Amino acid sequence: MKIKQHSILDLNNKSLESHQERFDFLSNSLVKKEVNIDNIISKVKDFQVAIPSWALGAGGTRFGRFSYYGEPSNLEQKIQDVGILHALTQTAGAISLHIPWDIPEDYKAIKELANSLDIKFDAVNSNTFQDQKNAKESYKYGSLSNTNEAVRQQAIQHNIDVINIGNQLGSKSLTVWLADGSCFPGQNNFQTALQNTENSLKEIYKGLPNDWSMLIEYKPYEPNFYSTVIQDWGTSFMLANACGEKAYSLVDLGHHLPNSNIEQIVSILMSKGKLGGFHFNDSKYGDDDLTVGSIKPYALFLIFNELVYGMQNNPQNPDLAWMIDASHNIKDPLEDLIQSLEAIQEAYAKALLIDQDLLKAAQLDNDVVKCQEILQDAYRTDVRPLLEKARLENGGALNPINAYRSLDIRNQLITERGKNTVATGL
Ligand SMILES: [Mn+2]
Repeated sequence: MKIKQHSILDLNNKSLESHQERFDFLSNSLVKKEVNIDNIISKVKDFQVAIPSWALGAGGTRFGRFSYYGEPSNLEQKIQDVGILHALTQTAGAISLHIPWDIPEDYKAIKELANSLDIKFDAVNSNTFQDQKNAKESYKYGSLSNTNEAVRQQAIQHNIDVINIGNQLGSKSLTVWLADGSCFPGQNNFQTALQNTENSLKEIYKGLPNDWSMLIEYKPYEPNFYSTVIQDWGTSFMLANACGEKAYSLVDLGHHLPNSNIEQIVSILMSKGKLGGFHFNDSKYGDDDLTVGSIKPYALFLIFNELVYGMQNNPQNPDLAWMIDASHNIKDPLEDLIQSLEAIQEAYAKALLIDQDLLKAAQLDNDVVKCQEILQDAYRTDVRPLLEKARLENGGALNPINAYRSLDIRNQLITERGKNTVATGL
């Protein structure tokens, strides 16, 4: 299943006039504020977010999973789905694989398929949070932190295998997220668990190719409910520093306790050159994995303000690996991802509207009211015509959700794949 370029163009032509009206209205007001519109459009066009292979099928909770019809059931189909997203939005130019769910059978064919859809292979993700078929050791009591050396060795080797698989596809980073922790007080010795984890990560780090990075993700709770070994950004930062210059922290929006000031975490990590990866989602209560921007769009904007500031002022920080890490329990996964991509671009474009010089001057004057006015003026601007323009110039759809529905893509996928397909890993 591949979208034909002319069908997108035909749809675009129907709404070109109204787009142009809205674009002219916005650009007139922005020009008066001396905003460099072309610069913003060009940055939005360049911003590419990886889609994780596991987000293309319906997710679920521990209570149940409700299948979505026509789900991709192998790696080729997952890449095709990302190709659909990218063709429509022009901002999903990468896929993030999860091993062992996505081990290619034919590397050459997989690379050719991705290449034909303009999709790159972003960070590869290891999995030591569940036992694999025929595995010798069990991760029931932890992986890299386990008290049993044989278990730690198995988990280390798995991560090195993941690096080797990613290397053959052109990935440049490994994301490590551990479920390690404890459910009950006294179950774990905190210091031993952390030390074991550090030692294990250092072993994996030794297996990193020179041009690779290791991204260490943190999460406060779940699946363990008393303690988690890598529970917060401080622990992740400490471990990244202990491993070396190719190791970085990864911030996942859902992996924070309620009301954490994520924008400040982003800012501090970038100032230290240690923010390597970023996972987008949204939440109301915890790690809810909801559509980006669906619950707290202003917080997302404030986070992007710090990301933009860091990208402009922290050359010590590397280019980030951006990824959506959400779960689609009741929506069509592709529609949900389109909404997330739009929300990400919107927050980014709004953050780019902030006049950083003006904000700095207001901060130096301690003009608190003006600081807020500057931020909120940018936030309240409807930047959607700019996003449309960026998509249009890249050959994407003016309105990706409308295009997805007009082209009847889900039904075509169901016809091709059948109704009751299940994505690997879900
Ligand atoms: Mn994540």
